Amino acid sequence: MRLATLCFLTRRGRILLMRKKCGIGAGKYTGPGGKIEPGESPRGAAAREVLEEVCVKVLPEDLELMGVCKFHFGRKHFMEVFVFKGTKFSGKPSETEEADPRWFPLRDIPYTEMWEDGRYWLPLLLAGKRFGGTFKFDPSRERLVSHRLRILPSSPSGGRRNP
Ligand code: 6OG
Repeated sequence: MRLATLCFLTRRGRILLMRKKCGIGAGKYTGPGGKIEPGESPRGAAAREVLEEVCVKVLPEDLELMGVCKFHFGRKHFMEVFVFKGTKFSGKPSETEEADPRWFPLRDIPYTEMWEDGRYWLPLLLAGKRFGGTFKFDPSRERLVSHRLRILPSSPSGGRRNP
């Protein structure tokens, strides 16, 4: 099992996505994110990935945990992803070796160019709803086979406590 993060920054009716240039999912639009390193908190890992992938600075404590997605790829592979959102950050998104960032209007999110699961949970995140989901893909990761998604009660801390 692998632990990873995804982060979605929004400002003035727009969302920051990036076209991934390498690795799994290359060519797709997604939020910045990646594997959590040993000793790192999910929040700390999310902030590090935002800086590394799109050169935007965000403080870990300014990120709000909105959901956890479990991805199954065939029977064997499994990933658990902590999904954050944030509105407070600094710096101009710029291209790196890993990613090409771009702002999209919230009304025009390119779901057909994203992982298939995003169309189910990203609208919840944007509506301020917390969620937990399980998504089963075929082993090639191309086709979503089944999914389960639950809206969770919102926490009094606004998701700012651990992790
Ligand atoms: P690696 O490149 O280290 O992945 N990620 C997925 N995101 C979505 N929405 N759906 C998937 O599967 C994903 N598989 C991976 C999570 C780490 C980064 O890629 C995201 C991490 O940000 C259908 O394997």
